[in-house]
Amino acid sequence: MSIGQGRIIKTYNGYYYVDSGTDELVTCKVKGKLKQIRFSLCTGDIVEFETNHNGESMITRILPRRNFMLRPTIANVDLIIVAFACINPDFSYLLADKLLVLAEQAGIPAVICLNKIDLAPAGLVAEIEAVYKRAGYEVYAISAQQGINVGKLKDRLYGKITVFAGPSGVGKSSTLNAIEPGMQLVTGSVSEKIGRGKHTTRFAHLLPFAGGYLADTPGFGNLNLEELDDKKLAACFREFAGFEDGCKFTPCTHTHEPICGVKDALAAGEIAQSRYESYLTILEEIKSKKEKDGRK
Ligand SMILES: Nc1nc2c(ncn2[C@@H]2O[C@H](COP(=O)(O)OP(=O)(O)OP(=O)(O)O)[C@@H](O)[C@H]2O)c(=O)[nH]1
Ligand SMILES: [Mg+2]
Ligand SMILES: [Zn+2]
Repeated sequence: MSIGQGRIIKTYNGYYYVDSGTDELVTCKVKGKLKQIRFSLCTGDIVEFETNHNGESMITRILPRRNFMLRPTIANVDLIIVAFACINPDFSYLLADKLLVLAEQAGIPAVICLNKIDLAPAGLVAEIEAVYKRAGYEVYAISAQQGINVGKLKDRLYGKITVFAGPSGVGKSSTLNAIEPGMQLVTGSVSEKIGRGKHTTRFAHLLPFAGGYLADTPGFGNLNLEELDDKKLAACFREFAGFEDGCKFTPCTHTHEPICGVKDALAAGEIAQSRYESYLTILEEIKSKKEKDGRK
């Protein structure tokens, strides 16, 4: 029997494919006594495994995670690319902000990638870019199809484990193919009728890239942040922090309080309207979930 260690780069049908630094992936199953934690095992996890004399490998231990995201489900990453299209499917400020909140909460650095700039009407890219740059995020406006600015994004990813996350049809797989043509990931069209992607990518998987990995993940429709702690939400809007000195109450929810630095910054145009609106919407979603649960 031999013992090894590696990273789960994809999981499928109860099998875990582990990169242990050799040429071939190790196909593992989960050992009986670990079954109860099987459901928590995910792509990105670092595990120990045993290989018996028949060449069958069993995962015996999961190493502590550095970080973890539930949507998309992945562990131990260095960077998250919040991937959206400017159009087709339309950019959603709320969905982008929800994904940024999840990244902030998981403590994973996030940058924004705005794809399909070849289709964008004049002014749209600059408008979205301005909102997120002001909030303190890097923005890469690219066209995966035409190769515009793909090199700039690629430069940012060397040696890192980066996850591409965003709605279906925004061009996550296309962007990975543009970064590294050898990847040959399957891409799908966007429905003309409903303007949504077709959920082409079905599983999260890590693809080796320049000493690290790039993770392609399935697109999502909506993100549910109801389980989030409402008291921690404001901290996930990173630009709010700089204005909280002006709040009379601590903690301040930045909603009904009469003297509030965040609301002042909003009025002065220092915080984007769309960001503040996303904050209120998410806060409301958390509250109505709490009320519903209270009534049960
Ligand atoms: N015009 C234009 N179309 C693009 C661009 N990038 C991708 N597309 C198209 O957008 C569609 C969806 O691309 P995918 O790469 O499959 O999108 P995805 O984000 O991986 O989608 P899921 O796997 O469903 O989550 C395809 O028809 C691509 O050809 C771009 O830069 N410009
Ligand atoms: Mg895809
Ligand atoms: Zn306030």
